[in-house]
Amino acid sequence: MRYQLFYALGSASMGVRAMLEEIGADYELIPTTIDREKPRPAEQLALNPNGWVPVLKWGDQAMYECAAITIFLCDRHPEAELGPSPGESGRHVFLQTLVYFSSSIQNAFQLTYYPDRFVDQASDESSAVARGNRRLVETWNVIDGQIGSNPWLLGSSFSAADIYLFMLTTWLTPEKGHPVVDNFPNVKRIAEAVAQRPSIRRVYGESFPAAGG
Ligand SMILES: N[C@@H](CCC(=O)N[C@@H](CS)C(=O)NCC(=O)O)C(=O)O
Repeated sequence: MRYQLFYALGSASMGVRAMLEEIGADYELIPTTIDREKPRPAEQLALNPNGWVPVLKWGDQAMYECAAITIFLCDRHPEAELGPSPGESGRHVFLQTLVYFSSSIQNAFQLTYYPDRFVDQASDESSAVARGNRRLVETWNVIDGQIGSNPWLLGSSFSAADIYLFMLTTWLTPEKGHPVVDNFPNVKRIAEAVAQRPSIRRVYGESFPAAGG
C-alpha cells in the first residue's frame, strides 16, 4: 500500500521519509510548509489541526507525531529490522529513547525556535530561548551518556532511533545559540555513521556534510 507523507524540507518529516526509504516502501510526498506565515493544505490541517509535519497517510487512515509514526512503521514492517518488535530484547529502551527525543529534545528545540508558544509576554521570549539552549545541552548529554561506547543507540544494532538522532542533530544551529554536536562525541559518532546510509543520502542529499557540520 502506498504511503503519503506531508513533507517540508528541514522538518521532522525528513526522518520519516528516511524510514520509508529504509523500508523500501512505496510513498508519495505531499509538499507543505513549516513557514508560520504560509498556509497549510486544508487536508493537512484536517488530519493534524496543529499544522505540523510529519503527517503520514495510508489508505483512508492517517497519523501524526514523529515518535508514534516511527514505532508504527517499525511494527508494520518488521522485515526492515528498524527496531525491536514487542517482546524482543531492547524494546523498552527503543520506546524510551523515541519518547525522550520527542518530549525532551524536541521540546528544547521548540523553546528556541518558537519561544512565543511558551511565554505570555514578548519580553520573556529571550529567557525562554536561553533556557531552551541550556536544555539542549542537558538533554543531549543524557543521550550521549546513554550511548557510551556502543556503536548504535540501542547497543550493537542499528535502529530507527539512530535515524531520529541523526535528524535531530541536523537541527543543531550554533548561530542560534544551540550547542555544537562536537560537545556530544558519542552522538556525533552515530550521526556521522547514519549520514553514510544510502537512505539518508537520498533524503538529505549526497553533499550533506557530517551531521551538525
Ligand atoms: N511533536 C511533533 C512536533 C512536530 C513539529 O514540531 N514539526 C515542526 C517541523 S519539525 C513543524 O511542523 N513546525 C511548523 C509549526 O509549528 O507551525 C512531532 O514530533 O511530530
